[in-house]
Amino acid sequence: MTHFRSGFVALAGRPNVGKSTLLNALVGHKLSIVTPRPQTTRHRVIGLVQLPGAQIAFVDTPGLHLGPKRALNRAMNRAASAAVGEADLVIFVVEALKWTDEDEMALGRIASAGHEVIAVVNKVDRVRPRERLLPYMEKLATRHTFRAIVPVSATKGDNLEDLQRVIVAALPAAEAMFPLDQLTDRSDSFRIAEIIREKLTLELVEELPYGVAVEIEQIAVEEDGRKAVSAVIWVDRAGQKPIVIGAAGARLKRIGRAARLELNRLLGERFHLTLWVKVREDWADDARALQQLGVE
Ligand SMILES: Nc1nc2c(ncn2[C@@H]2O[C@H](COP(=O)(O)OP(=O)(O)O)[C@@H](O)[C@H]2O)c(=O)[nH]1
Ligand SMILES: [Mg+2]
Repeated sequence: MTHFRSGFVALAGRPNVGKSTLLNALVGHKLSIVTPRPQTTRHRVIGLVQLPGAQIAFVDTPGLHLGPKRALNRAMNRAASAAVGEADLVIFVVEALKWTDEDEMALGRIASAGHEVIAVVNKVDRVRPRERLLPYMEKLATRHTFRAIVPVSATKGDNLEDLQRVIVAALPAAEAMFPLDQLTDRSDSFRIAEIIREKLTLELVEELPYGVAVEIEQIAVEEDGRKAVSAVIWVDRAGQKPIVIGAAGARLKRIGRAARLELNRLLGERFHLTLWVKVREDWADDARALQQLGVE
């Protein structure tokens, strides 16, 4: 008799290696936001993969990073370490052909949690010819006793089935931990705030201060059935407010439009967004403000 398998699988590693892209690709839904900018993910996000014989609870984590100066950085590293500590299995994500001090630190933290670790070498679509991966993977194998090393491309979807098979085989025999039709642990209101933050980050890729956060103030249903969302974009210095708003409000309008279109598509409802930009000095250094904004 075969037993049902289930467990928490943390996706961990330094910022920008593609952990969130991988979570979305494995789950088949956009649950975690993705931008070219490091430190985009601030929260733990669970995405569930439901299989006939298994339930995988993937946990996306903020990137483990060095030189954390602010309360926000410390909270992000803490959230990532906690998720690794509580996992049944850890996926250590690296970027093909790259190895940095932050990868080293991240692997150290992950190894010290004492769980089995699968290394995923992501972004292999960038490697030509593919043979260039072999010495990189051999070197990686000397850094830790990984259960497996799996090269993938999260954006192209290459080799994800193999990865899933290796993961399922490493899960403990256990009953499902979540309902069999559940997709994520996060509420719609969290997903709405995150999509707004993603569009903001993409729009301000050059000049974006790290100190922006999005808070949903209210969600109401309008007479025509649209969901009316009012959200505050918090910036941590007064000088950043005009940057986010843009000339004659044009930039804020673009952010709102991009977020609305994606939310309509992702959540299958029609949205109406009202965005406010407000200043809360140094919120990223303020533990109470962080808690209010849901950064654990
Ligand atoms: N070429 C390529 N880019 C990728 C791949 N996976 C992620 N990226 C890009 O890497 C950047 C960081 O991705 P993200 O998922 O936010 O990384 P995270 O910080 O580890 O969560 C984004 O610009 C992604 O589009 C991949 O398989 N191939
Ligand atoms: Mg991420």
